[in-house]
Amino acid sequence: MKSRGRLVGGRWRIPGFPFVFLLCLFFFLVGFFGSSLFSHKDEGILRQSPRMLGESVEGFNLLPHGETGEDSLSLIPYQVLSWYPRALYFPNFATAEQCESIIEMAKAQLQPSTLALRKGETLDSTKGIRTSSGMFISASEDKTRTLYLIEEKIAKVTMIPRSHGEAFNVLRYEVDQSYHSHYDAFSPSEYGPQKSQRVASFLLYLSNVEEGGETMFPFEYGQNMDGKYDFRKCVGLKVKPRKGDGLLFYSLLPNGTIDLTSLHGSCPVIRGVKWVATKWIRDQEQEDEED
Ligand SMILES: O=C(O)CCC(=O)C(=O)O
Repeated sequence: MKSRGRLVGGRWRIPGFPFVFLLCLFFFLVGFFGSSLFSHKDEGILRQSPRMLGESVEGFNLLPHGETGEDSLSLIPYQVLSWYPRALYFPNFATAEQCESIIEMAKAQLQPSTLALRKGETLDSTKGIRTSSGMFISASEDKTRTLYLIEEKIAKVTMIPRSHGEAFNVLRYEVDQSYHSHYDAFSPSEYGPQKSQRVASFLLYLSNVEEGGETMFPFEYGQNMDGKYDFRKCVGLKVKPRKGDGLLFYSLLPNGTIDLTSLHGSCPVIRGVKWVATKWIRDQEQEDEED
């Protein structure tokens, strides 16, 4: 019978316990580190894949495109967060560098945020509804072209041309600062006749927030719509701000009326600072946004 072992002096010798132990240990270590190496590699790929935003994708047979079309496929991952309101989440929509560059442009020009007043409202009666600081900046004012690139991408995912966007409203919320729930669309019965209407809003989160600061949709899927909702309350669908991520939601239904479930606000920041750039998109072209 053949035995497995070392040949010593012309005879096979069964290896001793230390040898077998070391051999087992060797294979264990190779297996352990090898597998963790591969699993990290996979995670890396998964984590990196959203970074491919907007890059072209190989391996598809593309169609001839029209004058304004593109000769590549775009990969812009998104998650449907809700149909009521229509809300989409875009992970890693912008890079960390783009976010930092927008904050840099905005921070020296921040002013207390303001509100569009309804009939009968005054600065005094609306005090406390929106406590962030903010500023407006359009892509044409940004020499780095960061805002232009972001706008292009927003236009692509909404299929609403850049020219329909208002200037970016860059906001900073510090601890305890918030924005009570409100609609972005202006109901003519409350605000008077409107030349154009806000169709959708795109929020680009420029910072992570340690705690709080979520964008909330208290009426999501019809919840809290019994008339008793307190507009300060942070309830319903909550979207946690994460640096570089985007949130798109529609304020109007496909029939052009205001989607009542699009009521939204910003929960108070509990720890950290929230930076966000809001782009309101209208049903009419905006004169000052052409370049
Ligand atoms: O800061 C947020 O999360 C919401 C901002 C907002 O509601 C707005 O700018 O209209």
